[in-house]
Amino acid sequence: MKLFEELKWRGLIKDIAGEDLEDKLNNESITFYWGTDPTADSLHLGHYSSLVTAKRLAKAGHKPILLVGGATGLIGDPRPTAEREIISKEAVEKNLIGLSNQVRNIVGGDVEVVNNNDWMKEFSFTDFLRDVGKYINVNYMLDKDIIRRRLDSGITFAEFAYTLIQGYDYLHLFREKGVRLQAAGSDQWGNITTGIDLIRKMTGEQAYAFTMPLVLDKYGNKFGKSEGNALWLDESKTSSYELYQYLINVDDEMVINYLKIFTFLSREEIENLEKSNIENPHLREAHKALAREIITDLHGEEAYNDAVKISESLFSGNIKELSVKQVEEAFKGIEPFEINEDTLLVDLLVNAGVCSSKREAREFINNNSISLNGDKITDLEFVVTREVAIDNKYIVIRRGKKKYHIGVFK
Ligand code: 545
Repeated sequence: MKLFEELKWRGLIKDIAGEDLEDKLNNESITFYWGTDPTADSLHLGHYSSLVTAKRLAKAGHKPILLVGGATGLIGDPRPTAEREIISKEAVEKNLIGLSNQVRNIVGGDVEVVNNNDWMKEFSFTDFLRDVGKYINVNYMLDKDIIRRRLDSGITFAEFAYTLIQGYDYLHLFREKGVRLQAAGSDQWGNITTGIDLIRKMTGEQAYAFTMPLVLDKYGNKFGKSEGNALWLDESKTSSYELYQYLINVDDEMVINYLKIFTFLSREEIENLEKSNIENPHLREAHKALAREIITDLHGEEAYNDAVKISESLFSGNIKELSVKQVEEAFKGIEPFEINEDTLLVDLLVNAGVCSSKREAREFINNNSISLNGDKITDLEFVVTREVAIDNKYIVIRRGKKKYHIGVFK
């Protein structure tokens, strides 16, 4: 399968600019760029599809340039709904460093990372109006979806002018780096066509682009957010275990699409997983492959195996095989109850809120539904000491098959 056909098959192509783009992608090696604004110090799973696609193009022999918007990040790309908050220059600078390192590591190879503030900071306002502003008609800008939708709620001149900066970026990279293609998610179409039109006016040449559909779940929500909070690509913000839990539970009818978008598995491997997903859905082979491919690509095979181990231990209940780090990862975000000295289990169960009374605690212990660090406890006189804690620190209590509680010896 040639590259362009593969991109189509993987559902990665929404809009295209430049008729012979297919031919160029299949038969030439072109320099392309992908831009990201430093609005946070880490990308999340929703942005990951962009980086994987950049990596896919690079593997096919094209030259990636990643742009991090040190200038555009100061302005804010207009959103369909409302004006963005201005981000402080310090925050933009800090995010810029975090993002540049992250995209470089994820795309890998000798990817070049550029910062549009490097050329924008040299541009005086009057020169920008003369050299760029004079070539873009306001009617042309008002015609853009993203701008038109904001006229009622209001759009500032800064956000209105944003597209000119991104448009000039493309012209600058076209001239200085021989960039011939810009790729982005579908929300970027207006900004990209500004660049293509500017390039045609200033050089008479055709520049190319394609956009990808935004990756959604079956309800139409953006992929990569669970209960509203983003799943970050930075492991210190979102652990591999959290990624694993999200990926292993994506909608059954979406998992094959996600394998196409997010992994480098071949068409044959994906079609085999599709068959498995239909014939043996309980094995969740497609889900496991998705989690394995993404977590391994982002954080390495060890991190993936770690996540699987934690998940299996929690499922089976043998907590004892987990290390302190794995326990902390498994219960990240859950405030452990404090244990200050050796405590009767019955009292502990009430203090920790596992049971509502000593009578109930005795009942649960008697009918064998309390386990401590994976061991069933049936002794009503059992004393919880530092020695039974994992690494003299953590006590994990499981009541029945579902509820886990975690305690820590102070
Ligand atoms: C700036 C200057 C350029 C070219 C591109 C840009 C950035 C572009 C933009 N892109 C989005 C973005 O998201 C915030 C990242 C959070 C850390 O705003 N104007 O920066 C997203 N982009 C990836 C995809 C996107 C896009 O990073 O293109 O469509 C999301 O999937 O929204 O010269």
